[in-house]
Amino acid sequence: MSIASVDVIVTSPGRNFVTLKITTSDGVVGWGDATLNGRELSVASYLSDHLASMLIGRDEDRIEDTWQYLYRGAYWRRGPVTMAAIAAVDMALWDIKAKKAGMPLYQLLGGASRDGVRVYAHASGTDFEALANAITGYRELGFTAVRVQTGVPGLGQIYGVSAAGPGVRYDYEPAKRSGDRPAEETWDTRQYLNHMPGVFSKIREEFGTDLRILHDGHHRMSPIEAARFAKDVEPYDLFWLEDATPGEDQTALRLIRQHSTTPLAIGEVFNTVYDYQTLITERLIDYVRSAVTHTGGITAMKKLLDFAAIYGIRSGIHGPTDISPVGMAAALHLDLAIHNFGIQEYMPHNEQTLEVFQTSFTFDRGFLHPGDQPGLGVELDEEAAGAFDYTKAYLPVNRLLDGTVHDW
Ligand code: GCO
Ligand code: MG
Repeated sequence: MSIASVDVIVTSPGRNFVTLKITTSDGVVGWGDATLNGRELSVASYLSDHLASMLIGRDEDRIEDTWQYLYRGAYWRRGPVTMAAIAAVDMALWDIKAKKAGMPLYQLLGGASRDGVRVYAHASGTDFEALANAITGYRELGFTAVRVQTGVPGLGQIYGVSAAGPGVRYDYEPAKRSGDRPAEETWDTRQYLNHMPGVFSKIREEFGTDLRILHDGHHRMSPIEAARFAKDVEPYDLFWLEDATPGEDQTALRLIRQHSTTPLAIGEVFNTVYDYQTLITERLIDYVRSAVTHTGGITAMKKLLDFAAIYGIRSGIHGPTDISPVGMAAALHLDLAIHNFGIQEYMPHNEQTLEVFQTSFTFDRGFLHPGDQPGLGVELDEEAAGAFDYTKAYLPVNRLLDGTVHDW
């Protein structure tokens, strides 16, 4: 038996997704997520122009060998485009293997280590009242953990903060369909550092100590600013502070660590285990934030998370809406199976997306389960997908008040 066809499906049910479909000579179909927000077509081309012909005729069961063939064989290793393409192939092959075994994927990864996967929701609001409404809304839905982002007085729309009022949806859409270039936002770290600790203090007063509170710094602070921030928010007992500093600089985390006990998470923009080498071996972080979709798939994520486990570091797999339901399913199977699970990000997809991707996840009082269908448990409806054409979209760009381009 072998791989008979490889197809790339680009669809845009409210936002863009790139999905790989691998079909075996026996007619078994596997799905992989290759979505790279704002740069989707590069991965689609990598898959259809470069990898598809290499895959035809290969034994679909040789997952590790195929991974190494694509990773080492390319010579040009790593990078988000390459690793998202490899991830899609890897997910599709695991989907096929688990379907052939007649088992949900988590069984092939060692079986369930827990009954369900604790998830966190995105609570945000332009001011405290809107934020508190969002937190209340998520608590009513059963969530036990929320990521908290809010507006900063004096700054306009900030990435990560929903402009929608209460009663609509509380989350935000990461990439704007805004024509030929990205939207631009304004940032000032000084105003942020002065404002945020008070917000956490009010949340603790209003919602008590049980709620798990997460916060995303979105790479905007310098190491010393992040150290001060992590220290200032210690009394509010954050579950984690994410992406405090730009991801390229692993040693920046040393400085934060030296000053504070606030748990640290990083890695959504990383794409291999090597991005974490210093962070893990020196225990500079508490949570690994990679997406299965951007880190070479299930094969690579399992190794990364096992490596982290040796150092007592846990998972916090990236799961915004730019990860498709296929990528989300891959995350949930890993979450259920590994021992060092921490928490899973969960930003529910919109209705149109869920018409295109039929999922079997279940949500119960703050916990997700990937379901027990053979494989990943997600099927793409190609007819439904065909109704949504690709629409160019960009993540925003950030500038300081004086116009300097800044990390966002
Ligand atoms: C998160 C994120 C995302 C990213 C987005 C970029 O923690 O979920 O920071 O919202 O910004 O995935 O495409
Ligand atoms: Mg983030």
